[in-house]
Amino acid sequence: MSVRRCLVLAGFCACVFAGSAASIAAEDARADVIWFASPAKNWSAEALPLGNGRLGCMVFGGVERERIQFNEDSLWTGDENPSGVYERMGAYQNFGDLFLMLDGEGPVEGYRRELDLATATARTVFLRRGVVHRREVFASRPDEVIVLRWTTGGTGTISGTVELKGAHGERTTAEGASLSFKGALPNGIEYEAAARVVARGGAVRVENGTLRLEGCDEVVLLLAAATSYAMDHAKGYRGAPPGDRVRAQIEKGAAASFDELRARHVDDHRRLFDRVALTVGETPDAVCALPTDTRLAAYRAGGADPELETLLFQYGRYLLIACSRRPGLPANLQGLWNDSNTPPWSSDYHTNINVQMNYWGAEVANLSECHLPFFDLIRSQLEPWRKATAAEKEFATASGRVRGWALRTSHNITGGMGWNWDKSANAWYCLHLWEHYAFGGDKEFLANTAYPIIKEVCEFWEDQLKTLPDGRVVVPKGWSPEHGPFEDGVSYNQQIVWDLFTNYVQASEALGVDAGDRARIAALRDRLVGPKIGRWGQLQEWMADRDDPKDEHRHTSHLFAVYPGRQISAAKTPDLAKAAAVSLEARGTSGDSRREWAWTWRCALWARLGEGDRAYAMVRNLLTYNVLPNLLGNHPPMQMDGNFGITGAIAEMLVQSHAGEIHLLPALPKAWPNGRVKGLRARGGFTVDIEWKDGKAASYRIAAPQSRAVTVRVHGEVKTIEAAAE
Ligand code: FUC
Repeated sequence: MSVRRCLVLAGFCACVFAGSAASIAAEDARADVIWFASPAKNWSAEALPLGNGRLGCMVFGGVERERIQFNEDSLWTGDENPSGVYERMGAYQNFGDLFLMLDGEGPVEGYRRELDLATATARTVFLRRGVVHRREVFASRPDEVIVLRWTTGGTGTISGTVELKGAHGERTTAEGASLSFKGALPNGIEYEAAARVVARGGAVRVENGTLRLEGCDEVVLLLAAATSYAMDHAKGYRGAPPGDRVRAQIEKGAAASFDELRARHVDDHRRLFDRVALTVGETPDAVCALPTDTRLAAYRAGGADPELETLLFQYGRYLLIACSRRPGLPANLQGLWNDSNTPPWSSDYHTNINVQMNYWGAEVANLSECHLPFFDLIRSQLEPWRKATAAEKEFATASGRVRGWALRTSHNITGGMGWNWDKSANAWYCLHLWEHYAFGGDKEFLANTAYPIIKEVCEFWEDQLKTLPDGRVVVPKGWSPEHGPFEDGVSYNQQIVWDLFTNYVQASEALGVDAGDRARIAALRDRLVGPKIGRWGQLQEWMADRDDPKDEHRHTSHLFAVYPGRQISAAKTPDLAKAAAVSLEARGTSGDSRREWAWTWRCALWARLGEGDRAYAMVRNLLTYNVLPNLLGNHPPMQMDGNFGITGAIAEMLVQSHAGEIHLLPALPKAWPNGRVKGLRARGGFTVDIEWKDGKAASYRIAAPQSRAVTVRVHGEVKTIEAAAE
């Protein structure tokens, strides 16, 4: 794979300087690259996403009109909203566009645009009027700017116009070699964006609010954007106005050379991206060399393309790095990317599967620091969430005191929530806090961040659970997301509360605190109405046995206990695991099942049930039915949870660690007989590398910060080995 990459890079440079269309077109196949032979017309389906965690853009790769649509993760309308009125929650906003117009017209040859996941760089190259134009774009975390370099390898061949356009009708100011605009949203959030042209040769001048480029040899463009949002309730979610920051970022970027900016960016990205490598088979070079949309069509026609499957796996990691870095906000429904001021579902944080799924790959696929923005957001919202919970009649207690907080189905970044209560989402959020500790072993994080939140949510549930005449307890008036009535003892709610209590027990044990509370919570957990097997052998979604075997609903909420929970497993609860498989099978593969995130969940579920071929079928279904040509999920128009989550689900096919042991290759499909993976993480602070041949582990290495014993299960054999010191 790396050999292939080197050859191609050499070819790429050669073609730029030789200026030949044939040599551009002869670009070879590369791993970890999504590419197209024509510019993007459609934002969601074809443009290519870049991001530095906070600031992101979609690159269209236009020839005469290049469009870089950009976002900043805190540009939100809406406010704190104790009444839960969805409209008041606001929406994530588009920030604006940067356009680059190239003068003149003429036929284009050798066109290629690509997204290189390994360097987080978008490149566009084409030949027009005897000149090879090459544009490279990246979003730099170290320098907090989007950087674009436009070269031609010639002299004086770049003439055109640069335009910066806000998405809220702002007036753009052009001055010197800079463009900028600013504004304030109705909620008072101030924002500002600025672009700067650094040109070699030729001239740059202001013209009608744009910048004219005349006969430049090379152009570097810097783009910065920020808002006055602060992730801090005590400050009313407002911080310093963004102007000074934006100007400083532009100045700093302009003072550096392009090579310095690129080197810092690539180092920063590779430090995270290179931690995991996955090979599940070789795709013929001729297939790898196809543009991604054509390649996808071949796959949909039934072709084998293991490297497309690993590309999908790595894409989830790439996207998470691009939109979830500290300090910053977590990935929303569309990650970080949004071209609308009225996006679907407000491009919000959805609590009944979506935001959680965004983070399914974070720990296991070795990006644990990308998980942190999710926790930072949770912490910053607790105060208004408590307030909204206390104001809700349904949560009133006999003592008059409401402890803890609950979530509605949607929330924003300023304490506002919308739509129906998703009562046990608070406990599901806690699972993420617990897992961050379980994988990484950071006791300080457990003690100071995770544990107090988990404990508070346990208090909420202690007060809220309803006791049945037989002494068992249920979540009152819960809801299996978007499916069925509001009623007591819904499996989804029961299982998530079970999970919460289990995490609390383990967390308090790990910290050696609160033995009394632990005993009480453990006892309460044992009284929860548990999973039940219904009349057609299915795992019941509700206390009443009313599941319809023909129901193809997209949510598989009642299977939470299999994944991401751990209440049900083939090893410990074989009958329930069998029932879960019956339910999952019945959900089918058509109708409402065909949602990008639904395949991802089902992939992880089949993996936990040890069914590698079925898990693999879900990967195929996702690529076949529910991704766009740029491989982003196609929940109309675009949603990214399935992209982030499939990384975790595929990892789950290769390594599992939820049952107190590290299980290697628990769900390896026949389609991946030979392969290797490096750098996956297992609970307990372990890193796992495996090589397999003919469907069996040929060698593996488990490492930990310090050498220590670990239980490993491989093809039915269980043994205790010493993990190597890292
Ligand atoms: C959940 C799903 C929908 C959609 C929405 C954003 O509520 O049921 O399909 O993904 O989130």
